[in-house]
Amino acid sequence: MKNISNTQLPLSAKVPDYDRQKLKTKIVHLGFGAFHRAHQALYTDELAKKSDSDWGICGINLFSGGPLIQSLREQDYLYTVVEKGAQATEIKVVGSVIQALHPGLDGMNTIIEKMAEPQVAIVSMTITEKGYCIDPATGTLDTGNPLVIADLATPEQPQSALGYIVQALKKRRERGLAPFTVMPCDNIQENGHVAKTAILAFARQLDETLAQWIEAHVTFPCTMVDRIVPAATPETLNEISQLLGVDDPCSIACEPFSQWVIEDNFVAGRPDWDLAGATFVTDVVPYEEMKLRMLNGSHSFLAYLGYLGGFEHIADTMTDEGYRKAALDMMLKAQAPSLNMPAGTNLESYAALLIERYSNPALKHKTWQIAMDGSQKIPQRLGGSLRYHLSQGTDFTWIATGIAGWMRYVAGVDEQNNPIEVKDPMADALRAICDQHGFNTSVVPALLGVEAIFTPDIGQNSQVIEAVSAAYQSLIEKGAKETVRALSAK
Ligand code: NAI
Ligand code: CS2
Repeated sequence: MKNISNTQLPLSAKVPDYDRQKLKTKIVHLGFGAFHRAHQALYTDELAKKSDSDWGICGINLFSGGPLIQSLREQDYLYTVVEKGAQATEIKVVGSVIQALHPGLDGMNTIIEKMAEPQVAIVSMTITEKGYCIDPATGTLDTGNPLVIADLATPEQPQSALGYIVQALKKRRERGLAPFTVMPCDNIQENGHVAKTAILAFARQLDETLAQWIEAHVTFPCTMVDRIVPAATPETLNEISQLLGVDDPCSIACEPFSQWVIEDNFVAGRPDWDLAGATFVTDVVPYEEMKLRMLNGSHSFLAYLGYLGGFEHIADTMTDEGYRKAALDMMLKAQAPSLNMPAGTNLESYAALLIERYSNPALKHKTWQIAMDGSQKIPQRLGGSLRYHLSQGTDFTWIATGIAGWMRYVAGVDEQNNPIEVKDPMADALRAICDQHGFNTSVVPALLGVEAIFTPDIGQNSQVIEAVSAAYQSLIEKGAKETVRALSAK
């Protein structure tokens, strides 16, 4: 069968020009989704091109994504990343992935044993916010999560990422092997600290001495990751196969921009990802907050209000003057003031660059995709800045409008009365609350009262209830487009 590993690709395609045999599986990555393929795997590939790095990756999908793993194996683990700018397109074939596993194909034990292999130095993750099994409002382990309950009952047959990591660390400890670094790369504030807290709480329920060993020996660096990588669609895959001249079901398109800031805290060595453009720092938190609040916060704002306003993609919202201005104001008036950045950081130019990135017409990033899992995302993206404005007595209308947009969206019916496919682990519970209230502002305190999402300092704050209710009322009376236009005139 013709595929990317045995076909002449266009001369413009950048292919791995290093000996892939030199790579060893020193990184196990959980969550071999769209993002990892276009970010960490690409940095690791660049590094192998530029140096004698022997860092190779075993990509694992614990849940969906079995066919992707199967296809990757059939093409010698090579796949394509297509960087699509507003004008130019660049094709890169990635060679840093050298193994791939899935519990449905290989069994759980193979994965645990892979993670327990002596040379594995880093277990990294992009498992989405919900993969951490935390209470989104507080960032602590959700002991009521069905995966956590199941994994604590049968720890030797884990399903959650936490369960796999703890089981693999247990084996390493029993075998006298050194631990690995756990490096989360999800959009969660202080992702390293959150992962550590969740993993230790999980381990403690199983074996206190194992938990103590993990606490003493494993490190959990925080990371700020950034690159817009929309989910692949049949259209994007087809477009890439036209460019390549061969089908690559594992290919992925993304924007040209990429950023990675990593806390330099690795227990068993690390690749020199800085040679490929990453930045190692001692404190990532300010960068994480900047990105989560200014990029992800405005993205969620555009996702809910954009979807309700009839915009399919983020780039479409940028063609509307009101949405463009409101998104910029959201960044600079609502989110930026809450940040405490190192000297020399220019948040105005950061915001301008975000608007430029959002406007890229080549990137088909669906508002529906970003709207997904709002219950897990809202606290990360809007909670911190909301607290800041409450403490300062300053205006937070943009944040209130974003929250109201989410509330209107999770009702599951759009402004034309068409159903919305709301994807969220809490979708049913949220829908039940919306159904009970109808399109009435009484739904606002009811949704703000969901403590898994809003801690009481926010959810029961009368100013928050008042501001979100006003925005919600406007959405019901005037619709999303008019509400955003009025907001942009502020
Ligand atoms: P994706 O949908 O392509 O992949 C999601 C991955 O998470 C899959 O490998 C899936 O098996 C795994 N997963 C889902 N639920 C899980 C669970 N409960 N436990 C363990 N694994 C689970 O999504 P994509 O685009 O790769 O994004 C993943 C995450 O990466 C995002 O949620 C975000 O935190 C982070 N990220 C994504 C960016 C993007 O533009 N796509 C950019 C920056 C960060
Ligand atoms: C988006 C992010 O899907 C979402 O929630 O806001 O995936 C966003 O594209 C990335 O964080 C960009 O780095």
